[in-house]
Amino acid sequence: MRTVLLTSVAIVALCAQSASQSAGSAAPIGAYTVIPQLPGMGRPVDTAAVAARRRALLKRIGRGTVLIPAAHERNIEQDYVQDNDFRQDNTFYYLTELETQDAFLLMTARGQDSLETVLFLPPRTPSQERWTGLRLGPDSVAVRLSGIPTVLPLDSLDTRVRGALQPLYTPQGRGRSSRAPDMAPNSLNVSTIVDSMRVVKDADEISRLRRAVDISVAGHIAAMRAARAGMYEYELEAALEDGFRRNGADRLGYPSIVGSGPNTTTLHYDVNRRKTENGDLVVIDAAAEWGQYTADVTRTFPINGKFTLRQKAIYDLVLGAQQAAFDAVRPGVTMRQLDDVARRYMREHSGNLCGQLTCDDREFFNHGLGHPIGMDVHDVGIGRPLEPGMVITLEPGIYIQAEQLGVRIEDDVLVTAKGGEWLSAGAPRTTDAIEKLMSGR
Ligand SMILES: [Mn+2]
Repeated sequence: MRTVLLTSVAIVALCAQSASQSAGSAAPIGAYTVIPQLPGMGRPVDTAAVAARRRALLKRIGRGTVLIPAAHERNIEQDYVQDNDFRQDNTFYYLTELETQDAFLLMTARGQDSLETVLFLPPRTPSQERWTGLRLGPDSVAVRLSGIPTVLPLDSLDTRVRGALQPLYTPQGRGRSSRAPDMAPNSLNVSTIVDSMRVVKDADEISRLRRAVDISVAGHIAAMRAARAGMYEYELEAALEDGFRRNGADRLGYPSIVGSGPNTTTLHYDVNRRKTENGDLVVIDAAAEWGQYTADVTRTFPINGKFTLRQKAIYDLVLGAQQAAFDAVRPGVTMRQLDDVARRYMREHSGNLCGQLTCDDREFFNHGLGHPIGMDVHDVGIGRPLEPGMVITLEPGIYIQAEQLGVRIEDDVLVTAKGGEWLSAGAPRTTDAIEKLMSGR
């Protein structure tokens, strides 16, 4: 990380410096003396990492221009009032690590290391900032924080796009901002290129994922500690998400799944309203997002702290399948091959645990073994053979509806040159470790 500490002292100093440098288009930053929050500026940017990503992208393109819009803030009066009103677009974040909205990134490659990067930002509006807090504007503070040497006001963007070196690339496809294609109707799609770059994580991304995983682990432990027979699922959810937030989660990676008893067999149950009963298992599939990256962790535990013999037998079979898949993780292997390894383990160790069938049957293990994680919980790169720097989940499960018995164990694994590294092993994973933690409640 570049050592730009976003303390109020540092920012006041930056702002004072900016005011004295006084770019023509700059808002009157010097007018601010106390700046407690920096919502538009977010965290320090790893300026070297994002610059390397931009260079790699432009190298792939060779010659042409790339236009990447930032996300737009949702209208909290009309859209989703119960949720955060802003999350940065992943492509824009990948190339800038800026959390500012309505910005554009324009990058031009003229071949042979001749690259130009320009960040366009809306002007700051002091009256608006009384409501929103400080925002990044087109001035020298943005240059310092972003590491992008040229920052221009947004109203100069149209002219620059019209005169851009062709071809022009913009993000296109599901969930993308529609503003860039409107401005550039005949542009090519840059999303497939950036998405392919996102598959192998760089050091900065791995450190973000590690932190998201650590926060998620803390939440799972908090939920296990809080568990008591007779609690409502939402009470467990509250303990879980309290653990996330207390440890600095930015938001949930996805809606928390807290299913007890019969709900353990519903893969994406997230209503979380049932009252637990003594003897229930609980499946919690939940994770935190930190710095735009999300973990994906599942734990299954007995609400009363003690597995029955039957629950333990099913649990240990799922655990063994997960371990077998982990042991097969290495560069070159595909998720499909790992899925086969996990199912073969289950098949060979099922005995009569699942009756006439073996437990790997689609009747019981009715989802895939795992997927890459990153800025999306189901991140890009699912079909790609593993490479060092990819981060995946391994999440086998067995769900027996007739018994209201579901077990899923999901961990996040970093692919290394030698194999895999457990990232989420801090959350108790064996029945012994879970019972030990829960006995100390
Ligand atoms: Mn998952």
